[in-house]
Amino acid sequence: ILNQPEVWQQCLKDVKGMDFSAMLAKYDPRSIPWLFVGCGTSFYLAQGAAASFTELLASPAGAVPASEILLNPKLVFPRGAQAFFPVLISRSGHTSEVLQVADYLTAQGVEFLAVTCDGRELAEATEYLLKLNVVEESTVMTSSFTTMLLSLQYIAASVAGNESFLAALTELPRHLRRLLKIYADDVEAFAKNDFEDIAILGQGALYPIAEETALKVMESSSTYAQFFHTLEFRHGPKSVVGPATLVGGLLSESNLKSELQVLLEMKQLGAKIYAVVNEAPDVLRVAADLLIELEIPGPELARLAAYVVWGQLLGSYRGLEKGLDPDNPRNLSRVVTI
Ligand code: F1P
Repeated sequence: ILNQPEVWQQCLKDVKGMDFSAMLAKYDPRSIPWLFVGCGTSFYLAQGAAASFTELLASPAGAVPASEILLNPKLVFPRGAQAFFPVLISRSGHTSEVLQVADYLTAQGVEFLAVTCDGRELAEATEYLLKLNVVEESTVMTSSFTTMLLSLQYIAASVAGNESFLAALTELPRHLRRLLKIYADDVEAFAKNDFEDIAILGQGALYPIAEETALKVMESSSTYAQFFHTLEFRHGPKSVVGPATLVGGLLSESNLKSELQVLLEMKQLGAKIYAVVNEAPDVLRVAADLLIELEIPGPELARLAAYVVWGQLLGSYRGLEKGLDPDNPRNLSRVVTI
């Protein structure tokens, strides 16, 4: 987790040197919607990538878990799989559900892009490959999530010809290095708290980051955590909130006012709150029990990966605090094969 500034820097350099022109000429995301597919963390990454493509290219992109294609293909592909360019994401390249989707697509003559770190069978299954040189031994996905996300954002911004976005991505490792120096110890200290309920809130492109934050807490610390669209939290879930609840808010810049209100409301109900935000208003400085202020200039979407690191740290430190091995969660294996 703490090596991510270096890993991001190298990954962005590598992606810059890759040539996707043949694939993009055939499957331009502005003409054919890209459908991002994965399981677990890779599904959340798929959602983050879809939001990024949709916004950067002003064209719709989608995301589904691999299982949904296998179990409910008519829901995913009401007009046939040919209507999409699928992007299959898998750190291991070995997850059964993803490989079965690869077979399903190939049987229908549908080409796809594979995004992976290890490569394995997935890399062999297609002509179009984005393989990152990220070696991650932990069962839990951390830098593989952020680097695959950054790479896909890099591709979308390149297609869009969005130079300021590309520049902002290139600057991101430097910002993370700075932020880790400021906040890693704060997160470690905060992780000493024990909570009965944990809810992580985010909206828009930050919703997948809320999902991934909650999953990191669950995997690395064997603590149940939930995720919600921020404003949805008022519609029922807030009934569980009390002094033993942690509510984490991933606050956007564009909708800060509405999202902040929810977080402050939960504080009033007695919850402990933590917030990740680009620039904190004074009221949040006072209310937050843990505040991560990013202060990263440039387009909002380009700092998406920087929002997840704190959840990765929180899960790991909480796991260590509980005497667990955060790299090897109970009941979980590095690859789900069935
Ligand atoms: C996806 C995944 C991970 C999860 C666990 C099992 O793997 O579901 O998200 O944390 O490690 O595998 P992959 O298809 O990206 O290799």
